[in-house]
Amino acid sequence: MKEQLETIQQEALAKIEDAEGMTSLQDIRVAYLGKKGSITKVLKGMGQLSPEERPVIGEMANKVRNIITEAIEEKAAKLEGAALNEQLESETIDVTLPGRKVNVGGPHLLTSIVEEIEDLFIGMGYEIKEGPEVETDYYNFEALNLPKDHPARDMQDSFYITNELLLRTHTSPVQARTMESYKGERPFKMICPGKVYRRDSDDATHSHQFTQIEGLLVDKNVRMSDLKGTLDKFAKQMFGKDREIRLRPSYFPFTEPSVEMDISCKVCNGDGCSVCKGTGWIEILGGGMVHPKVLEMGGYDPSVYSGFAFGMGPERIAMLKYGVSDIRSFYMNDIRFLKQYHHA
Ligand code: 2U9
Repeated sequence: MKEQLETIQQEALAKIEDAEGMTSLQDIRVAYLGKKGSITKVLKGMGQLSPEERPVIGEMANKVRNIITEAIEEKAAKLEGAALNEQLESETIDVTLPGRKVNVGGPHLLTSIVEEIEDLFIGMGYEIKEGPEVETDYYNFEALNLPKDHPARDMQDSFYITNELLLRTHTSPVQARTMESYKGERPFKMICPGKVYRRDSDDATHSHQFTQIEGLLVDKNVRMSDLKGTLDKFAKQMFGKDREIRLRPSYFPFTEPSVEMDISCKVCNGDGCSVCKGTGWIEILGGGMVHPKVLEMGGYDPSVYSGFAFGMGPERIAMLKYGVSDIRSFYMNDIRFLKQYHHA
């Protein structure tokens, strides 16, 4: 039985030495130390031994069991250590390697321009108002001094949904709704950005859907000079403090008098070039003093209150500011175009 135990010990230690992994090590543990293991079998054979031999074999069997147990623990620790190193190896990050490029998105150029203009007017104490894109004929036209048969309606070819409902052709109805909501009781100043729709065939400078930002200020003793001052501040903040503005007479049904505002051409600094078609000036927006009829329909007494209003197209401003030649590129969702302006 002694030899048997020595053989078992050598054999077990040899197998433990060659064990590749935890599972094979576990199999060895079971094979030698388990309930049906070799050591256990030897101990079960103790009965046939003489009383003198029993304690000797018993002690030896326990010594062999402990030697095999320790050898297994030692090997297990080695294997775990090796597995950990391997894992650490495989998981070591070469910090010198360049990081994986994460494609970050960015605001649409139009969104940047609209937010830039919003911040500008918020800085001047204006509220930002929004309104429905599906508008009634009353707020889109009548409240703005464009009665049913008014010829100027044709200037804004519309997408009618019913006789009384259409896709708004400008954001002016939002101003009309705001005036009504203040019931002619208090002064206010607001701008309203948003999408507008006109039944137009798309080309490089026209789109059936485009963006507008309109503004309205109503108070007592508001004069054209207030409008000019406001537009001059806007132009200098938007296009550079070295830019001059000029106002030219114009016509809008909802303002009287009406103007169009130009800024001095940055390319030729006013001397005339292809960008400004030789005029030295570039048209940016329209505006004027709110028509008394419009104030009245908004619930404001034109003998007490007056106001100015203006309207601009952010696409046009973006095209000028970033040299975009085709308005349709704003809506084509061509990533190659859009990502140029992520940091606009
Ligand atoms: C109310 C009173 C007055 C809004 C105005 C303009 C002039 C204007 C154009 C800008 C670019 C249209 O898209 S565009 O071509 N708009 O020039 N808009 S005055 O006047 C209002 C609006 C509402 C109650």
